[in-house]
Amino acid sequence: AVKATSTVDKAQVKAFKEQVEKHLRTTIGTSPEKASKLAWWQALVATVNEDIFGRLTDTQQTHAKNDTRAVHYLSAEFLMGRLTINNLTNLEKFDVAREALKEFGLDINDICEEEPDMALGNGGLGRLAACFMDSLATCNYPCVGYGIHYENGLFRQEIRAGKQVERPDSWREYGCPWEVCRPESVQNIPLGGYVEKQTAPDGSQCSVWHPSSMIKGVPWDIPVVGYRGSSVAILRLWESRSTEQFNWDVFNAGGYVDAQTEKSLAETISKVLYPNDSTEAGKELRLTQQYFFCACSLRDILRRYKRSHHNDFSEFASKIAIQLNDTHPTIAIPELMRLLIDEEGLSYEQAWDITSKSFNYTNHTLLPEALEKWPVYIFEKLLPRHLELIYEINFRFLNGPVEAKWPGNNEMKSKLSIIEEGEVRKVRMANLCVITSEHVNGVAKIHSKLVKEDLFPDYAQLWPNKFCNVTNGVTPRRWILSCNRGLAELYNDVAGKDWPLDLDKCEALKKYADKKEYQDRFMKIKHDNKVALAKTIKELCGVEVDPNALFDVQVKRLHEYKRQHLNLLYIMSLYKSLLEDPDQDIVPQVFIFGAKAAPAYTLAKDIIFAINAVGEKINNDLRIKGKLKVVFIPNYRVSLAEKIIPAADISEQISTAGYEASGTSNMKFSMNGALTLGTMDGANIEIVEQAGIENNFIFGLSVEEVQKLKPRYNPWDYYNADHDLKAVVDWLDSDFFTPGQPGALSSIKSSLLNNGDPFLVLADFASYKAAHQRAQKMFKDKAKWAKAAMINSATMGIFSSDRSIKDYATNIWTLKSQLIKK
Ligand code: 26M
Repeated sequence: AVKATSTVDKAQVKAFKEQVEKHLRTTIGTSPEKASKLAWWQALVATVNEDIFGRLTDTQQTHAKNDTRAVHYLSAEFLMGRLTINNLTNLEKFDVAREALKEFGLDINDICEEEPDMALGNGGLGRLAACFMDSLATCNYPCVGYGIHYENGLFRQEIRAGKQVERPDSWREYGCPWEVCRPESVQNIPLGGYVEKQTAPDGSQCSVWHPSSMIKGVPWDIPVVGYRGSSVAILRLWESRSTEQFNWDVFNAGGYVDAQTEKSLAETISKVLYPNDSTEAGKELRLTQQYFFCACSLRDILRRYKRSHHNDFSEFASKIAIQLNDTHPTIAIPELMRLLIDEEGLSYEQAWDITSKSFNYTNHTLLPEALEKWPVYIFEKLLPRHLELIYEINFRFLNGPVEAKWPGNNEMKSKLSIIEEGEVRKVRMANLCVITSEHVNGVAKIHSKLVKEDLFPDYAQLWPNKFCNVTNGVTPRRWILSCNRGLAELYNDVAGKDWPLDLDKCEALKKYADKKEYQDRFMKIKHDNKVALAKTIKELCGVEVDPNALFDVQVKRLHEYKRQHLNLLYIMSLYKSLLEDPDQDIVPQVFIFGAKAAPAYTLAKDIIFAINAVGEKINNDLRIKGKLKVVFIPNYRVSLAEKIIPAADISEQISTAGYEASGTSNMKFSMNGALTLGTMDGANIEIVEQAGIENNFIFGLSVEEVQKLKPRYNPWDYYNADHDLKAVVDWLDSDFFTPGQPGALSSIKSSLLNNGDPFLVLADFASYKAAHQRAQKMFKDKAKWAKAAMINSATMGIFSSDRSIKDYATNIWTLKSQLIKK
């Protein structure tokens, strides 16, 4: 839904057109007459790449010459989505490309639909890493992103008979034209085996690791283009391959075919992204993935450092900052220690000094079941030398700082230890991160406070200054400029053209928020986006929705703490009241959901089924005269978010207070003029701080109230006291929504009543309903609504990921932005 803009330079269009045709013929091997859409897209990418590679070289030469500190962002996930429109936008070539393709009789949006999403992440954490790469490139910070080149990204979700079915995602089945393989930077990674203790002539002990196999790491580089000709950053993703050393014995014994089978084991490592986003699976392969990409990345970092500093490691920490995106890359800590001690010959003390000045750790969740703990026996099998180093780090920590602060206190030692004792001894990855890192940060103000005071209170006593906050952000290039061109033009008109680099400029719209003419223009943009989304909904769900209705949207991973079932209970109560009084004067509403459930998370899958079942019934009930529609859009992903978010009137951000670390879609929605209906949780708090509580619909228990209520909470009290709540909860037990299958939705009722309602859904129900009533009332007052929407959009400046990255650069990495020389 991109409309034509002002003037485009004719000569540029002509040149671009010729480039595309040249690539179509000489790179893709076809012609304009017979090219498929896929071929056109490939030719378009080849054209864009011509612009990218020159800038990449300039960037790398500038950084190499300046030799300043660089950040290395280690993340098991980068949820990049599609790159074509984003890269064109950042190169300021979108309009030229659109006109050029138009002359071939093609619609650029249509061609760009050919691009598969790069879904190498689960959700918030992975998408944050992608936004950060965009901002690092745009702000010209020396950086590399390191991750895993998964052959299959997050599963594709199909909905069959209302139920989620997972299908493999093969994003590069026909090759990905953005990535470049770099065979010159291949790494070999040892794994398994045993540690031999040797005694040196002076009597000192040392350890020699004899690994049982070697895995090859092949790097694939994805250039990340900064906005307006700034730098091009590199995202380096490692693919695992077998080496000849991989089970060499089998191979030598003449088992050629067996050796080929063994080969597939090495290649399994980067095969698939684990689809969990909150519960730790504890699988051996997952730890192998983490170790594999960290080991490859550190060797890459060391190789580059040694090239300019020979074997002098004294400047390592002043040149290298490493950011751990959650605990997933924690194994990089003992791996750097091992490389420095065992391979480079440094002393333990020297290695620790370097390591503890290089690493920083970002926490993204307080959920206890998400905190990574690996059984010691898995370490013994896969990484025996790393385990030894972890023991040594732990020993020195407990007998150093802990003993000094709490002498003789064994209880404190067992609480702070990296090792959890018990039937199965475990390595607590978060403890290793906190002990080693220079800084530990949370991702929104409230979350950082909880990280410091509730998750790591004892560590905070030891090192109060280690803990800090960096509130998340999102890139306005993708989340406004590329996905909402109507709004982008409005900002060009009222704030000048530099707002994508300084989102605070958008505040200029505030002074027009009372003006009818601007309200109309703002709401017309919203309406156009809703028309486009209605078309997509018709295609994907087969449901007709009215763009004049209120679009109420909840899109995010499915989890009990995010409370999609609270939303569903409200919809059922609305439906019930409409059945009781079909003529009541309510605002027509469309409830839009999108959510993937972790494949083993049964209750989450049941909630998806319930949404579809309730939707099916409501959408086909003629008695309510189309006043209510419920759609579940299958396979929610970045490219769908770009269509859904600009079309939302209400953004549902309804997690139990204290559980959503930050949220980032909440920011995207507000920027695009949706009003937040949400709890005082995560970044919602900071959003209403900016946009005003009167311009949003805040409800529910606060963090303090949740903490106070939780220990004595009884959901039955709420169930018995509220007739409407009781009626809808009981409705789940009937076969009203699932004819012939009574009990098909009972697990939800059961989790609320028999499992203690762990996320206080029933406690917040009445307050949630009241918030919806306030929203309905405001929606009827068009001018009031428009004004609130505009103020929300105009005041989101601090949620640009450029601000987040500058916070990291100044407070954590001590990085300086570099001017790129051409
Ligand atoms: C764990 C084990 C095995 C496989 C995968 C995982 C795993 C993967 C991703 C666990 C957690 C993962 O992500 C958590 C996440 O996305 N957290 C979200 O991070 C966002 C960015 O900071 C925040 O905005 C969200 O509030 C937070 O839920």
